[in-house]
Amino acid sequence: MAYNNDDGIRVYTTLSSNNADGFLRSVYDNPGDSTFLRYSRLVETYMSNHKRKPEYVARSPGRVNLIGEHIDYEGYSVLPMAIRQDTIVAIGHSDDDLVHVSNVQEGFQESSFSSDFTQAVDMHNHIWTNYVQAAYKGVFEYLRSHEPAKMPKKLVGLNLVIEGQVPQGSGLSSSAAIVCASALAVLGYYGVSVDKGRIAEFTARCEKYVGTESGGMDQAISIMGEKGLAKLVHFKPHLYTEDVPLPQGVTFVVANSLTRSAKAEAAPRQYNMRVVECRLAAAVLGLKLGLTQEQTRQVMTLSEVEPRVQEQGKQYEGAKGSLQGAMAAVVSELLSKDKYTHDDLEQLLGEGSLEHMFASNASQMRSLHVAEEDDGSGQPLGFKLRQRALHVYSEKERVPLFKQVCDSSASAAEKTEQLAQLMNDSQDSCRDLYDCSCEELDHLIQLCRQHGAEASRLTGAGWGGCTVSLVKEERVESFIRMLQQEYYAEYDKIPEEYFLPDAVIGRRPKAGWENIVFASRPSSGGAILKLS
Ligand code: NG1
Ligand code: MG
Repeated sequence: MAYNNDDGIRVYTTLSSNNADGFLRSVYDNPGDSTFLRYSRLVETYMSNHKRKPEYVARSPGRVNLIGEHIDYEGYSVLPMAIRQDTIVAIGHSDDDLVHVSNVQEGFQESSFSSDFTQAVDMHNHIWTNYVQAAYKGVFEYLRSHEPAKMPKKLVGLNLVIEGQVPQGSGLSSSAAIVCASALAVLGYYGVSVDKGRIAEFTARCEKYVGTESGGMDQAISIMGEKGLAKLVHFKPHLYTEDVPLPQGVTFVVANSLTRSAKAEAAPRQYNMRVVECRLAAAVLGLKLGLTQEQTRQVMTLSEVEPRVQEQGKQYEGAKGSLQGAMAAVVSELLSKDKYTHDDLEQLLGEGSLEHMFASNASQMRSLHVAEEDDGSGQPLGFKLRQRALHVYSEKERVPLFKQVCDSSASAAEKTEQLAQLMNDSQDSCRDLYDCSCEELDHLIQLCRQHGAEASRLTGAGWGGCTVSLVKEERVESFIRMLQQEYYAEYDKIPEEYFLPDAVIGRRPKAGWENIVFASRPSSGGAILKLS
């Protein structure tokens, strides 16, 4: 062992293929020949590109979020699990002072960036290696400001060769997998051990260098995931997780809608826009609940004004039954259901306030301006504040309830029913209040619910990507077969390029079914392997 720190990431030393075997076994459920082959191919590609062996290999998985959608960036806890699909990265030194990044798979152009980590990532040029550069930058920005004693004396040029199996643009967090695996590779190379929670925190900040205003869920679970357990991830006061044992007899089935959600490109209208809308909703709520205009400019998230909303809600508690109902009543009273325009908000929050609030954040500033564009009917796109706040405040309640159900002594059947209700409610809220579903997802979810799933919802950012369904174990096989026939063979919106003809079910995906619709067990998080 190079080092083995319980809180940090374990580094395995392998002197023979036996040790590599141990590593693969500790990480993968069934490391068959194809797992070995995959690692060998990575090392071979590295050797053929760089004429020497890599020094370390790091891996980090994608994830499926079970509940708690679009609330991590508002400061609320979420409940994901790591999946088996991951990204693996081989690393070693290069002969110049650049960081060279290439990919085993076709269609990923190789590229280089300076080993000077203070260089900015060019976020207007969306190339895949930006994620690697963001991770690289993140490692050293973190060390410099938080653990300067661990900062390497000198940064050298590096070679990285990457292979990823997390389907892209599908809400399974291929981006977190590549960012986390790259960060681990760099940490491994420099022999720096950092607490897992801190790695999860700084890798979450990395995606901001690429231009997405992400919360910290994906990186947290990619780093901290554990075989057999979902995790309740908390972000306050600092990042930590609690284990969530899933009920017996049910499985989560992931199904890709095969609609790409082009996250980075669409972010100004979709993801980042929601981050902006939530902040504006928080500001307006704060204003109406006693903050000065000046103070509202400092408010970042809905969680910050929650105490005021709750206080105000006390008057409704009797009438509305629950705290959650009372909060919803306050939000509906204080925020209009109609869109707010830029001008509406400046009237409320003060002239120039919007530009001022988002001045330090170029990505959010873009969304601010997108809101002034035409929505297609001659009106500005605007901001929906009531709907976004209603989603966030209701979704954040479902997360601890989900864990409570899993921890309870109820029967498996009761647990399943209660979890199903929470998941379906989450979907309805994502679709109706947060506007982050889409036609294809709605159709797929309807099919899943009709054909044997106890519940089905989108997972990840939405606007395409995957669904996650709660399915009784004995039904999993027929459920998957049903989707192959009903959705993938019939659904005419899916581009032909995904499929080959199949005599039995009509169409068969080019890439194989196993990454398009699969039953998933919670898998282990990031790890580093030292090569001898
Ligand atoms: P996906 O769709 O997996 O990229 C995104 C965010 C999460 C979270 C979810 C919505 C990134 C890297 N991740 O996930 O932090 O906000 O959307 O719950 O942007
Ligand atoms: Mg992502």
